[in-house]
Amino acid sequence: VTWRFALEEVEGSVQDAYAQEFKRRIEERTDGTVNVEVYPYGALGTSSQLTEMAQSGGIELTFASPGHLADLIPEVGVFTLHFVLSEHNQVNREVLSDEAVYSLFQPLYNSQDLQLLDIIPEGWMVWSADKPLRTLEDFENFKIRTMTSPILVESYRAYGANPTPMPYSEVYSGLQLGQIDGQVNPIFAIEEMSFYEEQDVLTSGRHAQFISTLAASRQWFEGLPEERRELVLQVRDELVDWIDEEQIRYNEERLQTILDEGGTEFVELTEEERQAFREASMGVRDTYIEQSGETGEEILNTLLDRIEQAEAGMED
Ligand code: 6CS
Repeated sequence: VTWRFALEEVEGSVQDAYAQEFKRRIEERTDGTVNVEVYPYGALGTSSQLTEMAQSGGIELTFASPGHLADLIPEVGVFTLHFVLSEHNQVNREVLSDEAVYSLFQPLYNSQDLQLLDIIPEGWMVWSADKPLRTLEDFENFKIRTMTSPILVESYRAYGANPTPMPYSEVYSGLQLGQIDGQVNPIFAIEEMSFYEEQDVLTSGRHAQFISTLAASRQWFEGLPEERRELVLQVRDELVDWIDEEQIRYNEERLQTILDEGGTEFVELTEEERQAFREASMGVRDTYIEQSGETGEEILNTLLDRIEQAEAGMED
């Protein structure tokens, strides 16, 4: 049998690394009876279209990033809020694979004919522009491309920017044609999509991680023989630490590639500079709760709680 696995990212990306390793492990342990076919971004459609295909069972597996998926499941928009996740990868990894977090999301995915398999950090979101973005004033009327979900747009409105949602595939030409002044993505993506070629400065505010979720067609997942379902979950568990190490390496290496090429500066915000953004971002939590209701509020509070606990545990 063939399991079709669609990516929201191109070949050589973090999602591709994940899918190739998933494929390798699954095929090896099913003695070639399962063939995992990986479709990089562009082969089947935009992120939202991939989600629709998984819902209808047209594909078995897909990545579905909250920045797009929150159109359909507003509660996942929590992962697009700024200054919620920890600054420590280890804490995020722990919290994002916590059963308490999954059990809040799973019914929401299920009611959309999806099965949530994993929540995966792909690195710090970095702003790209033709100038450093150090202050809220720098964001004034700045046309920043965002992913398509409404809650994400609110995060940038709160900074005084002019957010412009569009699919990933249109960002490069948007920058070239001047339809947008900048965009935000993890460094590996800025490199492989060549966004940096059109931009002079990358600003890192460590305001959010780029999070994606791995989702399956619910109908397919539930119809799998028990032993195959277990195998999928086992490989999923094995890849938690594996992909985290990979994404860290990808982001470090690609930053070096960009800097080596010249013409792009890398700016890191100070704690004081970050504080102004943190304060401006707090009100968006209320908008998130308005849009996602009680479950959304419970999810946000659970995440904040677990992060606090995990961070306290780290200091011991
Ligand atoms: O910005 C986007 O739309 C996309 N960025 C990444 C890093 N992955 C998928 C997502 O659709």
